[in-house]
Amino acid sequence: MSKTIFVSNRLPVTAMKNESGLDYKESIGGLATGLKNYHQQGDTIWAGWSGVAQDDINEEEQASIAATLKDTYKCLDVPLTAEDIEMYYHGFCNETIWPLFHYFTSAVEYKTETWEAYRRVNRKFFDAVDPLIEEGDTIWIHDYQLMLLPQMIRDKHPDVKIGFFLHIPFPSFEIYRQMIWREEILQGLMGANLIGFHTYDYVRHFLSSVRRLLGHEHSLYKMQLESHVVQVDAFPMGIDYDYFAKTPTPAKVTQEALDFVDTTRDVRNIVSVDRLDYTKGIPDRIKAFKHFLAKYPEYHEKVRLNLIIAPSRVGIEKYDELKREIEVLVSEVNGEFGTFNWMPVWFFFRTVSQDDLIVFYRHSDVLLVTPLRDGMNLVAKEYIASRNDYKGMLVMSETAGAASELGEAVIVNTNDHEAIADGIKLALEMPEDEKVERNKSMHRRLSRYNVNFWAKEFLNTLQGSPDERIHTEPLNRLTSGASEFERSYRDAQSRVLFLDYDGTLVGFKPTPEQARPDAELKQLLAKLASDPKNTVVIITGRDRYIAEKWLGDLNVYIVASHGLWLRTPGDEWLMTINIDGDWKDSIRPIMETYTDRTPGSLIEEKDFSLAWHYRQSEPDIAGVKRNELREALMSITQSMTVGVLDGNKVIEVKDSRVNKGHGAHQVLSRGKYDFVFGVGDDRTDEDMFNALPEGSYSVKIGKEPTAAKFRLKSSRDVRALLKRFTEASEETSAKPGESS
Ligand code: GDG
Repeated sequence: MSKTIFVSNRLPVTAMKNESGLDYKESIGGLATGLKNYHQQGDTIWAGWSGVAQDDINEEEQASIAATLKDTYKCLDVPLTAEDIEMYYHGFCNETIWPLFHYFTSAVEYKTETWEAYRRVNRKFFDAVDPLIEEGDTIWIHDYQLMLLPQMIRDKHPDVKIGFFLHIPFPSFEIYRQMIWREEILQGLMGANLIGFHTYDYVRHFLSSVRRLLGHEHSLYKMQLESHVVQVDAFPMGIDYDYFAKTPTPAKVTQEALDFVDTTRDVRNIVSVDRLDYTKGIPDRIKAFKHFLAKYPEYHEKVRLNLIIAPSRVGIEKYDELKREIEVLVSEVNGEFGTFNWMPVWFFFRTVSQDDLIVFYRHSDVLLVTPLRDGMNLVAKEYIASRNDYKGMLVMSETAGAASELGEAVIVNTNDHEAIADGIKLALEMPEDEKVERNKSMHRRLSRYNVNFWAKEFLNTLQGSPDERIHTEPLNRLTSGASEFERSYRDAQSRVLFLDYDGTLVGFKPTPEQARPDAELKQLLAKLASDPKNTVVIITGRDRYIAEKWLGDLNVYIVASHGLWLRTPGDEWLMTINIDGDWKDSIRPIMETYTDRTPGSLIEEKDFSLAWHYRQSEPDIAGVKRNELREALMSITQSMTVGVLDGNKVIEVKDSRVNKGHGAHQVLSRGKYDFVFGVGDDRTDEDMFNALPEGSYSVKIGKEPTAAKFRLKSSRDVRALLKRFTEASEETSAKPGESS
């Protein structure tokens, strides 16, 4: 039976070693809550680090942790050493990815050692998860610590469904491009079938980086890769709404929370709850509150800001400094504005219980969350839900992911202290009926898009994504050695093999020149052509000069310029059709105008065609210009014998009588063949497939619609197939008469 495997850096339970032995504590909130229902009920397992470094425990304890996590919590322990944690988590994750993805570019550190550790630890996660994976499984990987894992899994298990969710922002391309290992990270993520983000902004940023750095275009947020389809979408994470909205005042609250209620009866209460982090904008928030007090003295002794800050990444210099900065700012405000009866800012540096948190939320008039950047910010949602009397108001910065969902809140620019001060006043003074109305619509959204909805929607999308794998059976059948395909090859007395070049015999390269044949390919073609029963034909859109330079020394036919030129082995080129190129004079000036206006684009002139290439141009500009040029060309060519073709980053105007079907026909008409084979990857090869006689074997590379009968995935598969042909040739010539 198929199962679901969740993978995250930390598990929903933390193991601890203390004097009395090993102890376990379940996490609450966020991801742990969101996936709880699935994890408890379904056939699932959750893989992650237990929280105890391997170095701090002996083997027996390690085994005990692994067993308890497995048996009691359905978790798989991924053992990590203290060095792993230092280099991978504190290092690459928190010194490189975290600041970069939150736009703190000057805080980013690039260290090859931590990057290596990141790769190594992602591999450790793979090694731990790998033995669990079975056909039909679904794997859901979480967050920035494991961005290389999707592709590692894809390489070994091409058919499992892999989902990835990023909990932090994905930055704009201008920021992301600064990452040294930017392609590797994107490639790691692209192993997934579904990549989720909190907001559409992050989706756009991600797609833009993928397009610019890896060259993959999307259509309706889907990208077709050689091996699978990658879908990208926004899944805004919700909270456990019922818990926050419906729990009556909890019974287990601490004296501290009761004191909070007691001491704030006579003041308007503003609360803020954060993990200690420089992305949360805490210093600016205190400065803005100071400005509020200076600007609106009528609020002196009538308002109080409660900063609840949960310790995080303790012992790390940057975080310790931040704490000191906060302490200084708090005392400055209190020193300047405080009185014997009133202390404007109360600072709590500790973790509070969830029950206490609800009390703080419910007894606060305003929640002030002003992160400089935040993937989502669940605190904002928890506050709204907790104030089930609809009488609180949220002041939030626009750079929190939650701002795109909670438009009814007071939204401010976190750098603008004036705006925050005015936002606080607006929230404090907002008429009650307006607050109720705004809160009600936020409640409606939060109750529906709760954390269960989020998890369900992601998993349904992942599991429901159609099986878009490529049908590879023809290759498997052939290589198994017993197919009708292979028998036909062996039995044939005279074979013709039409082989497209780019994308078929060689994979796509950044520039056309880089696609020159490698030694392996040349040997393969030479061997194939050495069987006297074989006529090998390279059929290409390339011009005859380059085709001859690269392949002219082989004993093969070459059909160049999509069929215009034909060269029999060692012979002169023959033009297969008389064409006149007068039409080019009216097309060329139009293309030149667009080349001038589109940096990076260029015109290629072939014997029978003019092509406008825009692969090197900025994609957004090129997209617009391509549409304009196409329109112009379509209208001018209506009455000519030329057609306008849309290729891969190219628009080509060509004499419509010249095509690969015409080229294939030139060869077919010269001989009698009892085995006809054609393979190609793009639209121009369709003319060839259509021209092959009944009973031929036509093979399309890729998944687009085709007239071919069979498919293969990639040029690598084509080479494997041709190699199999050469082996079959050898076997049949060695043992005449034997056919299978
Ligand atoms: C990452 C992204 C994204 C905080 N202090 C206490 C406490 N909390 C709880 C809150 C809330 C959670 O911690 C904090 O969640 P956030 O969303 O605000 O932020 P991150 O932890 O940075 O999480 C973030 C999130 O992932 C989810 O995808 O929203 O943008 O950075 O649930 O209630 N809980 C208790 N005591 C505290 O003192 N019990």
